[in-house]
This record gives sequence, C-alpha cells and structure tokens, in this order.
Amino acid sequence: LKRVAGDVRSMPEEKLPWFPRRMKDLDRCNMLITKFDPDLDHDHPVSLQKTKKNCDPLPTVEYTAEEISTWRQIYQQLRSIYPTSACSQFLDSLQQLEDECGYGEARIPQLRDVSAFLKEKTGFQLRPAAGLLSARDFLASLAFRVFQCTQYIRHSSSPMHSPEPDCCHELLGHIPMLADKEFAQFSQEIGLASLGASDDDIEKLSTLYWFTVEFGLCKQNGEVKAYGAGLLSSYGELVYALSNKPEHKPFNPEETAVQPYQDQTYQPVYFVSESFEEAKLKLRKYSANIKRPFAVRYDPFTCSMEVLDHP
Ligand code: TIH
Ligand code: FE2
Repeated sequence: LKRVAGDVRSMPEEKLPWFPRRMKDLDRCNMLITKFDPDLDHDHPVSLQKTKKNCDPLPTVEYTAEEISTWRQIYQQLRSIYPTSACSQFLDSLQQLEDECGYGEARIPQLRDVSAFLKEKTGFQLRPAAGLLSARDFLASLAFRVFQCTQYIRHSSSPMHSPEPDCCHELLGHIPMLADKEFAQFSQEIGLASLGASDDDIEKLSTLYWFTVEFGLCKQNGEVKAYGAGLLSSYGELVYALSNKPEHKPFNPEETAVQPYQDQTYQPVYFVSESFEEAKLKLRKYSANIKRPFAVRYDPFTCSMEVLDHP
C-alpha cells in the first residue's frame, strides 16, 4: 500500500510517499502490522475496536480485577529497581506522575489523564492505537508530538516481559520519558526525519528508534542507566541489559541504523549514549544526510507541517 504526496512542487514527476501535513491527517496514520492484531488474541479483552465506537478520542477503559493485579505486580517489581537502573530524567518524571497524575500500584492510569499531563510538560499528546502500527505511520505521528499508545494489558502469565507493546509498556516505559523536554525533542526529530522518506530510510530510522527510544542506555555520573521504554517496562530485560551478559556499544547512528534487532526476546546488543544531548546532535547530523527533495518544519501554532522546497 503506497500513498503519494499531492503537491510537493519541486518534484512534480517524482512519486513521494504520502505524509501527513496537518494534525487531522494523522487519522490516516493507523496502518496496523497484523502480526500483533489484538483482536486475534483472545487473552487481550480490551481492544480498541470495541471502545472506538463511542467516538471518544481517548476512551476510558475499565480494567478487570485480574488486569489491575497484573499492573500492581509489574509496578511493584519495576519500581524497586528504577532508582538504580533508570536515568535521572525518568526518575524525576515518574515522581511527578506519582504526585500529580495518579501513578501508583493501585490503578492503571487512563490515557486521557496522562495525555493532559504530557501536554503541559512537553506538548506531547496521546492517541489510542489498536496494536502495532507500521513504522511509517508511527514515526510520522511523532513529528507532530503525537504518541500512539496501546490500551490493552499483557497477559498475567508473563508480567516480566512482553514481546509486544501494551499499556504497561506505554505508561511505565514511554510516558515518563516523553515528559522530559530534551527527550521529547529527540523523539520529534526522528519523526520529522521520517516524513516522505524512502522505505529504506524508514527502515533505518525505525531501527534507530528501536535502539534509542525503545532500548537505549546512557551514561550518567560514570554509570550506565536505561532510558529506553522497552527496558523500563520489562523487569527481566532491564536487569539483563545492565548486566555483563549483552554487548554494549557506543551510540553511532550510521552503525546503529543497520544493526539487526530482536523483537521476540532480549536484545543481544545495546547502544550507550554519552547523554541525550549527544544522541540528539548525532541524530541531527545523521538525518541531515537523508536524501529528500524538501525540508520540513513543524509549526506548533497551527499544528501543521511546513514543507519547504530546497533551493
Ligand atoms: N518488551 C517490552 C515489555 O516487556 O514491556 C514491550 C516492548 C518494547 C518494544 C517492543 S515491545
Ligand atoms: Fe514502545
């Protein structure tokens, strides 16, 4: 399924992949990867297909007692190792979420409350997604500071690691990081680089996303800490990633972008950044080399993309 951009004037002949220009175009950025279709999995009772009918952009989900107990177990376990494993930005944000946004082991936070919190911190907002999205659609939404989230929860039989994203992963892994200004900027920049990019460049950007936003490590005060959401939502992989079992390599976008990755079990290799600042500068340099016949700039006042022809 290829979509084509309408009006990039400099390249009338060229078929550019379609990309969203306005916030409401994101309604079309919901292509699912079928391997994780929650409707095919009867262990996932809360699927968006069922909640979407009421047209609420961020529907309230009633979780069952069993689901809340899974959340409690995950929260308790992870909370106990965050102080020694998570980066300082994550710890600061989580504290704020606990103080101001109802985070805690007693209940699963609702996306609507969390989205309002994030909006105030970094301008990011949440949208519900029915499952795993195509890399192109997922990355495009980041360019608008929109983060697409699952709402169902993993099965109670595997609390320490889930091969697919679920609300524990979004709420515990991603949200605290998206509340950090510098990290929000980093995330948006990956999204901006992806707009209208070739399939090959999308593949590389999504691999970069994988090894930073999902599984990134960074140095802080001489120690290696986790900032990747896939680590911060999986007790099993968080302990493993910071042990001496996997390989740690310095973050270098050219190399990271082509590193094969594992999406069913723990990663054999993780990339370590000196700081977010360093990661952002390196990513910016990498993105500047992606060939596109135009440049983009996000206008936060109109929530739309300005497309600038290259001279
Ligand atoms: N493995 C993560 C967890 O257990 O929370 C979820 C995912 C991260 C990235 C892809 S799936
Ligand atoms: Fe994720």
